[in-house]
Amino acid sequence: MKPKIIKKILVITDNFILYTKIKEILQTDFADLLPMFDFKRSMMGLKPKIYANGIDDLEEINIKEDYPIILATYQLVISLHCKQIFPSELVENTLCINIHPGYNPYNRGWYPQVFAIVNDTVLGATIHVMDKQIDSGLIIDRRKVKIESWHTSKEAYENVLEAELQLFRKNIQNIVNGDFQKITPEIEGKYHSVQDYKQLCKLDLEENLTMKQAIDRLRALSHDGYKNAYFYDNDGNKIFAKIELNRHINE
Ligand code: 0FX
Repeated sequence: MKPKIIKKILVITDNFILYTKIKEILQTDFADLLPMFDFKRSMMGLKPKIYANGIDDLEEINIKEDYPIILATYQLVISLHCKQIFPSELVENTLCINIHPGYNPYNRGWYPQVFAIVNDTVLGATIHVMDKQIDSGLIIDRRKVKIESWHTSKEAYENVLEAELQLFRKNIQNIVNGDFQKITPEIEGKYHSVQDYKQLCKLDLEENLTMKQAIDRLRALSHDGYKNAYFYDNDGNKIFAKIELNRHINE
């Protein structure tokens, strides 16, 4: 694909927090770039979710059907937690980059912080060039995020959002100028689907785990605003479980 001079940029996002903060970054630090940007949401992003509240004000786009219009209008397309998969016709014919809430190539796919906690793997944020596979492609930049022993999914995730914003601020000008590095991921990495996540939520009361594994499983599935981990009691009631962890601070 020949590099094009970037005049118009489309950001497709289903995450209202990131949308608001990225607009703020553009307004304060890159006012000259702001007129190049259009923001839309995908047709998959409207389910009631805490990080999507407010996103309905954005115009909706069906990427699968409308990609020819996107190709004709934009020289750069940014997926900012866009829930709809980009068709290969789009990623192969214009520069598409993904801002991903995980440290690629580790834990590609669904909810990287959940799998990073459960599997003791690295967490962070990545900006990468998109290819036909999900959360794959050459890495433009990435940043690690530390998971503390008392972090649940929520704290880890919100630190990742912060890292994504820092990466955006650091790289956007170079991306627009077409002046950025592209690193090949060192391994293929593991991809987790929404089904893998749902499977993790189903607690098996007979499963043998160390206490560390049990605490890690529960904190990976504890995210204020959501009910995730569950089991069935002897009467067939579905019981949701979450954990609260507090670090002792000497007064
Ligand atoms: O937008 P997003 O933060 O990210 C997800 C994928 O993880 C990401 O790889 C993909 N590129 C993007 C398009 O979609 O997801 P969210 O807003 O649905 O959820 C944010 C966090 O909230 C999630 O990491 C864990 C937590 N959560 C969310 C849901 C829907 C739960 O704990 N339970 C839930 O049922």
